[in-house]
Amino acid sequence: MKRRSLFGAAALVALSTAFSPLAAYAQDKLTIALIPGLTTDAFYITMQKGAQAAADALGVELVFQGAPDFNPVTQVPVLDAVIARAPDAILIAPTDTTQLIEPLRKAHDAGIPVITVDTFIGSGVYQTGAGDADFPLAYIASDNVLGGRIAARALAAAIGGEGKVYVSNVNPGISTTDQREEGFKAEMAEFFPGVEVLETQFNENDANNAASQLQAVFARNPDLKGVFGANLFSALGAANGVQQAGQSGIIRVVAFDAPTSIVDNLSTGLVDVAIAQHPAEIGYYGVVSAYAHLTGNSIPVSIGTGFTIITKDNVSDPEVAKYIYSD
Ligand code: T6T
Repeated sequence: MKRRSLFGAAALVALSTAFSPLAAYAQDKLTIALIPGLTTDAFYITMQKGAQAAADALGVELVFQGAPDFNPVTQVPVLDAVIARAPDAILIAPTDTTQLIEPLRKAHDAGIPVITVDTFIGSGVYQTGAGDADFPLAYIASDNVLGGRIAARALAAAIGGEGKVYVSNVNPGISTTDQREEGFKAEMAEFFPGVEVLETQFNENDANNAASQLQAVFARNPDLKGVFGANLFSALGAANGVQQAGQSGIIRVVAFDAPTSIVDNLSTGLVDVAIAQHPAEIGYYGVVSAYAHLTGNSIPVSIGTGFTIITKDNVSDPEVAKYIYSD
């Protein structure tokens, strides 16, 4: 069952020598590695659970290995170490659209199939023969442009279609959060002429930065009406900033992602809407896709997972609450 081309085996020896003294993963089962954006994020913890469910069902070994922060500088050494141990496939949420291309090509050149989950490299359009980053087999994720549009509609509704808002975002160069901002701004420009979108504030995935930035934007714009937190830490920090400024329910907050720390703030009115992704599905279909490929089946080049819009009115419905992330 274990797949390894001769070329892959030779490359593996070279990579093992170059990067890690660790032995290859166990040979008795297929081993699929999942490398998240960072390990301590409820989004990726939930993705791991979905991946583990599929791994258990299929009898494969899942290895979850990642960095403590969302940063290519810390993610690339983890990737190198995983490649050196020769898993049968790699699922990865690349932390930068360009900086992960060459590191991932090493896996591809070593004969290890690569599937990106959540985020993508290059344009995210794979297997077309075009560009330098189309070698991953598949991309499994939310439709992040649509997610940004949903956020814009929700925030525009919360502020009555008028006033100043801004996007609290992570860093430029991350496919998911770039696309959410793009969708948010496009929806506002097309359908909500009364909404003024101020300059985006980049917080480096640090909720404390996002909270300070909220207060600084509010100090400069006392008529600030709302904020879109484009991922978990951006939203959490922005909401904390609103609370610290004594503006709960006045500056409206739409959050991307749905950890308990955000969902708990729906009932108090601090957060209006939490847009839950379905990370468990991303992990589940990631493992299923890798397994299908490794056992000789064709797989879709792109799989889209959905959203669940959580508000104080539906949060106690079990069919909604099941999408709250695991901590
Ligand atoms: O929003 C998710 C993920 O989709 C994004 O790529 C990075 O941030 C999160 O992990 C939430 O913190």
